[in-house]
Amino acid sequence: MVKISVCAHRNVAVLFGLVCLSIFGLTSCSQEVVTNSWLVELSQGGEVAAREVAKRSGFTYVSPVLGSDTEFHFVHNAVSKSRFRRSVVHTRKLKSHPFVKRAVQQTGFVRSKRGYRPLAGVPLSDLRLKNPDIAELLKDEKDVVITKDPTDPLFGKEWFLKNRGQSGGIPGLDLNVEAAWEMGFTGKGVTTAIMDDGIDYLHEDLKNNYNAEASYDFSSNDHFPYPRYTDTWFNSHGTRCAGEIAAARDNNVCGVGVAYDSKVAGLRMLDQPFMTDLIEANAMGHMPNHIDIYSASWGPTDDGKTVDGPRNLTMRAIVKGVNEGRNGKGNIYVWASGDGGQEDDCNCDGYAASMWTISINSATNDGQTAGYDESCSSTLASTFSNGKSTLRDAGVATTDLYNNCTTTHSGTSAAAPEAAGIFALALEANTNLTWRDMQHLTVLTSKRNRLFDPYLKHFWQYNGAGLEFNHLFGYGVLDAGAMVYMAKHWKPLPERFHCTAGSVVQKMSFGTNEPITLTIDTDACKGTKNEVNFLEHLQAFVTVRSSYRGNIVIHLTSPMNTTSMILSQRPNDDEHKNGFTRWPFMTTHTWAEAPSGTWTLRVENVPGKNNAYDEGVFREWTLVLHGTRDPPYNHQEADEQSQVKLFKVKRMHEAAQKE
Ligand SMILES: *[C@@H]1O[C@H](CO)[C@@H](O)[C@H](O)[C@H]1NC(C)=O
Ligand SMILES: *[C@@H]1O[C@H](CO)[C@@H](O)[C@H](O)[C@H]1NC(C)=O
Ligand SMILES: *[C@@H]1O[C@H](CO)[C@@H](O)[C@H](O)[C@H]1NC(C)=O
Ligand SMILES: *[C@@H]1O[C@H](CO)[C@@H](O)[C@H](O)[C@H]1NC(C)=O
Ligand SMILES: [Ca+2]
Ligand SMILES: [Ca+2]
Repeated sequence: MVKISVCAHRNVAVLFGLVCLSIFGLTSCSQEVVTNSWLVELSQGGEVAAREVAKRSGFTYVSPVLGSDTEFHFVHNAVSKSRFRRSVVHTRKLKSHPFVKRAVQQTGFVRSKRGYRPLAGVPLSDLRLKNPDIAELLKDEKDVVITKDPTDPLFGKEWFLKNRGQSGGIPGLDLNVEAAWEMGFTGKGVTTAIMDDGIDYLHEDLKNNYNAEASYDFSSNDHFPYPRYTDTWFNSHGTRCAGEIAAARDNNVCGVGVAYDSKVAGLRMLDQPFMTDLIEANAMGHMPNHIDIYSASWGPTDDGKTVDGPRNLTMRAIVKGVNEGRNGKGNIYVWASGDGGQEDDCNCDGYAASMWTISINSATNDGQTAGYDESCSSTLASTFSNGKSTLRDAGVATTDLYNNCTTTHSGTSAAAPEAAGIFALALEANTNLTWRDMQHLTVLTSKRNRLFDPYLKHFWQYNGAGLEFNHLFGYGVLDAGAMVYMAKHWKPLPERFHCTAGSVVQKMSFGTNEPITLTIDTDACKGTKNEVNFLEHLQAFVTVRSSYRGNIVIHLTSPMNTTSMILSQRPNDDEHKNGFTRWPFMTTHTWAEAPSGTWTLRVENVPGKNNAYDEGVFREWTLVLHGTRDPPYNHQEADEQSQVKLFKVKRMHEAAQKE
């Protein structure tokens, strides 16, 4: 699937020290960086031989790659961690060993933490006071349990857990976690890995929920993913994310996590000069039977012009995690949709847009999108983060570095861990849930609540299966109470199939305001072993370029007349040579729809800030349907809050089957 190749202008590019990488169809040219890591494949001998080869060639053996018997990670300590020239001598040295089949020096690329505005924490002394509300309530009636609310000092500021209208929010606009806690689900027995810059695992609010055994430091290859000190507390990101999930309850420290009896593991992997495919892959494939959920609040740079995704080994790690992790039920990968704002589109981020990740956007405490929010048709649902920077307490309260607390964690970075916490509650309610079950549960129980687009561009709509969605928020805000109820009563899904519905391969030009419209008629593989009658994900692989890539806009309309904007305008993307090559645009908007019929793709160049007449060239569109042959929800049950939604989609499915 993933293709890395040197682009067409190779000779010119190399002349200027540039190399063009084409990943998953992405093609971008920049000066190539290489690292001191090598991927080494052996023809025989396994780990024993690998250690021997490393030693003889002057390398340090690190680990097998994703548990492989033939592929290994080596580093060379005398080679700089980032440089512009490949170390041909070292590669040659490795290759001279008769067992070595392949030795590839790893390129380095940029992966950025998501986070709106890094702010230092508030000293613990300020926050250690008792929750004033609770203290007030308990004053006279010491022996009576008046409330089931946690007593942690910051709980009152955790409006995303319980929104009483504090900090200018809307009462009731929250994750409804108390309903899940009341049913007895607090995350016991579930581990979430925070793939980030480390975790302050000595923090009083985290240390008892820290899973040391499942933790690892991929940035410095040891078992202690403690954040590296910097004066700006730059490496506070992972600690803040960890607290949102698993900060302890009623211990008089900071606030409380969504799944306060669950465990967090630290996978430190963002703290080295450049990311490599090996580090990403090893982190995403780390102990997949011990780690249930992987939470990522980072990705390709959110600059509105990057088009990038997982490379070969990382792709392999995700596919393996989903198919084999959690003893075959599949790991849950939760992804922050992105902080690139309105000028970026998370469908250009191959991690967020993947079918195998659940990508989460954020809403503010009064139901709007935040200024940094990035939207796309692959977003499945939303949780909460900060919006108005004037209201300090509208941020996310959580643990901070060095035993401190903060009330200002922010960005979609803060949103993804909230979702991970809710998925931990659902997994405690039903450990049998697969990675697909988790996505279905998210679709069925997320709510519109009071979420809206302040710019009035993206409205709530019903898809052909009766499910309400919004381009910004996916299926709405997660509802922990509804989710654990449904998780507890969940019946296994029918098998998933993949149907290639058709392709249009034809060179066609299009200009500004001159769209091209293409159609594919499909019977959704009826009568074959790939028949799909009820959609899950939908992928459109598109090859297209333009004299200004950021002005290409693509809409896809389903046979049930649901339109997904699979690519929005990205005014800063001035790439003009390569465009998209078989890029897998994904939409979740057509979930549960019947896919047979006519699909329509509309490709256009919209007027851009370059004010020029853009010329586009379309080459290919391939439509791939993923879903079930049999109806998925006939035997499912929902709580009162989600019953109507479930009833509606079941009825639609019955009608579809009668046709
Ligand atoms: C990635 O995988 C593809 C397909 O398996 C292969 O052709 C390509 O050479 C690989 N790239 C690297 C850098 O290993
Ligand atoms: C909390 O942070 C402050 C800096 O803002 C630091 O001086 C202090 O030592 C930290 N608190 C603890 C308990 O480590
Ligand atoms: C999980 O699956 C096992 C084996 O199929 C079954 O015995 C158990 O009841 C299931 N648990 C739940 C919560 O559905
Ligand atoms: C499809 O939906 C659009 C609005 O999105 C509407 O204008 C149009 O009439 C619909 N077409 C059909 C055939 O229902
Ligand atoms: Ca606490
Ligand atoms: Ca982005």
